[in-house]
Amino acid sequence: MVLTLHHLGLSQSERVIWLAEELGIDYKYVHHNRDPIFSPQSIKDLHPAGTAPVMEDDPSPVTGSKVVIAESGAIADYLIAVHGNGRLGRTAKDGAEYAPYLEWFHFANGSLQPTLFRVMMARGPASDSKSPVVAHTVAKWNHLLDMMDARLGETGAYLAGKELSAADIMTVFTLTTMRGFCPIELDTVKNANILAYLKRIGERPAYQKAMLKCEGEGFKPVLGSKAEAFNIMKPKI
Ligand SMILES: N[C@@H](CCC(=O)N[C@@H](CS)C(=O)NCC(=O)O)C(=O)O
Repeated sequence: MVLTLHHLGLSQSERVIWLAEELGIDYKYVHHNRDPIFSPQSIKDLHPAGTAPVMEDDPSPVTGSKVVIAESGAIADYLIAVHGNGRLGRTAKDGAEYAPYLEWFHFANGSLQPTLFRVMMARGPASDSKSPVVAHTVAKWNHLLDMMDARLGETGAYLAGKELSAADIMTVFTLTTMRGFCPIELDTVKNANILAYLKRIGERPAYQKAMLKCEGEGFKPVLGSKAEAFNIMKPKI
């Protein structure tokens, strides 16, 4: 049985590698380099989406044949259900943590990541810094951070509750590696709970192992308040 997880360097596919490490499941890791910024042909050949992550499970215990999935949320749900015995997910049987788990799991790709992506676009060369749309986008990003900070203040630990869940694994990319594409600072006072959370995440052995596997020895995860643009985002002179 081969479960293969495809990672594109410096991308949200780090989520599924981190999840697999937290779950302690066996998998084959395949690394793809950006070409030069977007997906290489090797990712496009795997799935019509042409984006990372991609998971191949061959044969899947569900179908007995090969299953290929793109979309990190879908891969996370599949890995938890099929290879993780439900660990790091929450169901209605988990009581009070179920609703916040669902909400924060979907918040990651439904609100947080698209908003920071829009901030990145709004700051681009074609943008008009006086546009009300740009101001609204930045205000929205700050509002989402406030919401997260308040939630992390309530739990004192993770998004669903006291223990890590896949809601955190879905969310952390936008607060960390994505800031190498859109270098926004986290405020040490207003975002203090988020910064304490990122420190907690950075201390997890599975996160460290995943980031080492995904980005190699020289890479320092973006866990602090300041963020610098990755070299691939710097214009070549
Ligand atoms: N919603 C998708 C987004 C996937 C996505 O856009 N991945 C980026 C990496 S962060 C990618 O593959 N970009 C390369 C490209 O679009 O060519 C998911 O969560 O998997």
